[in-house]
Amino acid sequence: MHLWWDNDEDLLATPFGEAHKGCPSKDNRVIGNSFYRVQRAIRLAEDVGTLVCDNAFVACDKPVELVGRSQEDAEAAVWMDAPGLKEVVILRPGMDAAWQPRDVLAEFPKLMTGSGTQSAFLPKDALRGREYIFIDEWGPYDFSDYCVFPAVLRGGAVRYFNVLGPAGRFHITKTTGPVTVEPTAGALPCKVRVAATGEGVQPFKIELTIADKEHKTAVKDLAVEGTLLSAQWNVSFYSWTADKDPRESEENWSAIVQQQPVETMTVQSLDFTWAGGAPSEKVPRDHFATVATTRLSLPAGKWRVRTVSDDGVRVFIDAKQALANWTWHAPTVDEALVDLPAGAHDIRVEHFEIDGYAQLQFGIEP
Ligand SMILES: [Ca+2]
Ligand SMILES: [Ca+2]
Repeated sequence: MHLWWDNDEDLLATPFGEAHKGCPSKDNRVIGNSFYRVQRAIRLAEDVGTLVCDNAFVACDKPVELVGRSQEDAEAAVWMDAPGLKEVVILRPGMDAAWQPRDVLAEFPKLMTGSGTQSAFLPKDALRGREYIFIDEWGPYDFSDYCVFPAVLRGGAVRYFNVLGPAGRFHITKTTGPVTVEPTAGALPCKVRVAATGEGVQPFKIELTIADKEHKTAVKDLAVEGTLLSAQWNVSFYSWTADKDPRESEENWSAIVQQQPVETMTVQSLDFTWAGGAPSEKVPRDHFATVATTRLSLPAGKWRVRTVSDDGVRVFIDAKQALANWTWHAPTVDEALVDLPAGAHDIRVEHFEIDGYAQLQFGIEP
């Protein structure tokens, strides 16, 4: 059991950090546990005010380890080997040595039993695994109704949707737009692939019907729509060091992207979820930069540009900035509306990754 706090300046600077006044780890209670064959059973690091009592330690090298302020804090506390209790006890200052842990345990609410009628466990034959967890606007989807998930697809050259329901089969009744759909029929649940057949922005609509397993009659008509984007993207990756932070100046950014790229690739869609990894073996997983360019022919009109980024992103259309979120952030959706004349447009997406998770996706739709 490890309770700790380290002085994480980035966390302290967030609204959460400010609201929790330094986010201390304090005043915890470690009571009534059994530790069996663990090297270090309880470790408190920069954690203060914690009460440790009535725990059993069997074959543990170090029942309680104290680090930093936790050490000073425990010295101010009262330690006792309580014969009536099972092991080491740290009492808080001011507490009576005759105090019994049961007094504290009595403060905890009793577990509710007998309320509710639904088992918390999935039935034996239930679908299991992350691929069957779908969260919609109502919460976790429970497979009691028929639906498509997601019902709107955006962005890349290839996208997927799921046909879901308690049981039954589906088949595609109509496809509008330059896309291929596979499979076009199948048993539920089913994952369906939608791929653009040409270059550019491809609006589409797919209609399908679901037949109930027993009655073989149509029980629901559903539709999936959206816009795929297939283009030839030239992508270059650069590596950078902390003294060239792109947030600090345009000169820093120019210096980064004027270097020789450490990696280049061409892709059909900007659809990168690197997570904690790197774009390739030649690119570091942190402190890298991405520049992706393409030329897209579009009809005249208002277009919605959409990015998902971690960290900084900006988009230029015909050398004019259309969207920017040039900051350190967790995966974030940014959108901008742009008015474009008909014709071919040069699109340039710039991105930098500082540390941790990394992601970059781009879409444009009417
Ligand atoms: Ca990273
Ligand atoms: Ca990051």
